[in-house]
Amino acid sequence: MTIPAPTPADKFTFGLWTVGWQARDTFGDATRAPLDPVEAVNRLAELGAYGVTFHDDDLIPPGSDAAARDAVISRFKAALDATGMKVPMMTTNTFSHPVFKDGALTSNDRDVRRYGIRKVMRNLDLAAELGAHTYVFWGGREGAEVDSAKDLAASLDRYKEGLDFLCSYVKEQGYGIKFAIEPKPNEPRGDIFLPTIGHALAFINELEHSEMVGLNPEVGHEQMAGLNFVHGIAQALWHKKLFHIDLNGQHGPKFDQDLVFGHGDLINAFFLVDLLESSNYDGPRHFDYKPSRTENMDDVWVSAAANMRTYLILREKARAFRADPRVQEALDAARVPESRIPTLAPGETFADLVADVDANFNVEEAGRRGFHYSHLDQIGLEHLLGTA
Ligand code: GLT
Ligand code: MN
Ligand code: MN
Repeated sequence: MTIPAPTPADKFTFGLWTVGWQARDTFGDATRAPLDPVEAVNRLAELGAYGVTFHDDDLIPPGSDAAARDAVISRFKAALDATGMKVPMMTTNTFSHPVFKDGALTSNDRDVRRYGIRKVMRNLDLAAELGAHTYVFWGGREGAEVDSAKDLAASLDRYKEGLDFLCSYVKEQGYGIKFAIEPKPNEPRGDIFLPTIGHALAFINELEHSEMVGLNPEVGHEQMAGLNFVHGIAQALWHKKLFHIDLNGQHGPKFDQDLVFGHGDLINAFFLVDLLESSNYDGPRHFDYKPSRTENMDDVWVSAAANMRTYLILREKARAFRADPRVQEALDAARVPESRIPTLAPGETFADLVADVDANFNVEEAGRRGFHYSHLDQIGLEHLLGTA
């Protein structure tokens, strides 16, 4: 099987905070030197990426005056122009500074909430200037450790108020930007608000401009909660709310590992690529991973390339899986096509259904029918292993 090299047409993107992570963790100091964002753009472009994404503070050192800010932005734009790299998504750092220790949009401290909104507004202006069309909200600090510390309904009111206000700002400015909420169950807070895809989808329904708010689900975040990421993405697609996606790897419910894509639950990654590639999602395939703390800078680029190559391998394998006649037979045997037939016939009444079931359905016989899923599962596995 030949695996093509990544090209910008594949729409692979990386956060500046991913390859630029200095590997400082709760227990240890940085193991890598700071990475110049321009170097990140150049190296990722050479590797075949489509673009980069970033938080305000990833590019502009906090505390920069207007002149310093402008200089950083022009130098960065020059690198984008020279390489053709895009910035399809941007986001705000509302989690590093001590001021955000109790959250930004939901902090109990009203002054902090107002500052949080101000910080997002400023970076939205830059996002519009750089042509980003998606703006992510990862509310890592929006949460609590102590249940009595929050009026939880008020916190959700404040979350909604902040997002409603920011949506209005985008509309009033005429920016063609949509928001994408990124759920996460915990870390850094003990419990984070909007912990899963499902919670976030329900919350979005309550927003004033719900049409411009969708999701940016991350593989590892759902898996930290023990959930099936493929099912989560399928439901986000069903609601037409998959606005962006964070790809990475995770080994089950434990701390947020942010491994290279596929370097965790590989079978789920395989069926994720299968789903994405057969869906109408045409947005970036965004890698939000952290190169391990053990890696030197040279190996950061090895890991960046690994994300893209793994995706492309899985894409080829998913195509081969779907094209295999044995898979089609196994899907038929498993009655997957039958799941697409509406349960009721057109115009069927309650009485029609009762009459038909009572006259024709043999419950004992139906109870004996098997679904042959083991065979289907094994063919998928053998495609993945290269032994199909
Ligand atoms: C942070 C987090 C990620 C989010 C980023 C966007 S920041 O690194 O762990 O999952 O996507 O704010
Ligand atoms: Mn993560
Ligand atoms: Mn993420």
